[in-house]
Amino acid sequence: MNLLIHNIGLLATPLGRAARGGAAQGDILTMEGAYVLIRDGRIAAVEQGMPADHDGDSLDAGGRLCTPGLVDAHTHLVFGGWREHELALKLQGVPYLDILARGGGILSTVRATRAAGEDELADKALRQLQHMLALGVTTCECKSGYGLDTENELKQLRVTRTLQTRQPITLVSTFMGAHALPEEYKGDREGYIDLLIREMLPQVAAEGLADYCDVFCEQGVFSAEESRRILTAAQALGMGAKVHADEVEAIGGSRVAGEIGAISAEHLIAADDAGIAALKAGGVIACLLPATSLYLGKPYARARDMIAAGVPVCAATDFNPGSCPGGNMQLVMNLACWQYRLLPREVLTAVTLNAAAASGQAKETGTLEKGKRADVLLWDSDNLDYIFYRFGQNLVHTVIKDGNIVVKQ
Ligand code: IZC
Ligand code: ZN
Repeated sequence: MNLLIHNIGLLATPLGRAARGGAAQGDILTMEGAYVLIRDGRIAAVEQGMPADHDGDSLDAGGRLCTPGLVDAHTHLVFGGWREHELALKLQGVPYLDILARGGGILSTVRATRAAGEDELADKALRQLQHMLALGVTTCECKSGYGLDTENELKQLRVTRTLQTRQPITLVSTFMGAHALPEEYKGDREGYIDLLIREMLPQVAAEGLADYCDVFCEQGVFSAEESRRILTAAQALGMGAKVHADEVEAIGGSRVAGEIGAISAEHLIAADDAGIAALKAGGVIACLLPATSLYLGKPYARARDMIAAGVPVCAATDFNPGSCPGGNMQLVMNLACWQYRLLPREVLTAVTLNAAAASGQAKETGTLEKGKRADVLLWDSDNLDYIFYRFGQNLVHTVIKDGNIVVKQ
């Protein structure tokens, strides 16, 4: 199926097939009066004016802004239950890690996820993906980590695989069995790490259920050295590495990410200069999660310093039932401007190309260029600044995924 999107007021896109850092983070192509020609789900041409001939459907963009589809590079999509019962505790000032240490937080979601069947988990996550699609997301990374035993981790990952067949968003799967120490291994950290390395990782790899492995490297969760062991074991099985690093305390997560050449390090709220230098040295993408800072009342990561150091910055939601029970990439875009002080063109790269790169998808999506998947948004705007200036409402008008019009407001 061919589709011509014409009468685009302004087309704005980063360019390339790899993450862009430093000054290049803000280098985007803008083109007035453009069209995008799509053939067989792929972009065939991006030009000004009208093509000489076209055989297929046409979509009049009505002078709107056109960008690549958004990539949400960090979610904990599949889980049972919610955690609204912890809201009062949080409002009374009980810290996130204290709630976890008391057996709540992640462990509360683990109990609910273990109790849920695959269909229930899939139906619930599907609803969330439908919201995200309407908000402009065309690629989404999804982590496991609420099973914390072999059976239930594999269950979560299989749900993600099933979801790929039930809706259009491209899903990237990450195994995160090292999200917390499960209650039954309290006092036996080595036993659980052994289970992760000897049993879970090989099974996940054998079934091809995950492209990445992520570890929550945090005070009271997994140490830097434990994280390194788990992640290098995953790398040996062909998986890429991601690290939840320096979310609350800087205990060495960004250093490990740099040293092992992780594709991305997540959160980085507490990252110090040495941590930022380690990311740069290891070619690691900083995956920043400003909606979590908002929800936990925490500081915001030092995004400007990361860009100044030449580290490519991406921004994602962190959708999860604890620290970010909302999956709105447009809010992330607003926060990246106001709290990180990134410019709209830098944020555009952060939520498209750099996010695609952090998800291993930069050769396939994240820009509007010939040969890439036709993941395209039309916005209710005729310029780029407006979509960062407005907030709290969905400004996406049309979502095109793999060349198909999947949302039209
Ligand atoms: O369920 O609390 N930070 N993992 C690390 C999370 C937040 C998700 C959760
Ligand atoms: Zn997370």
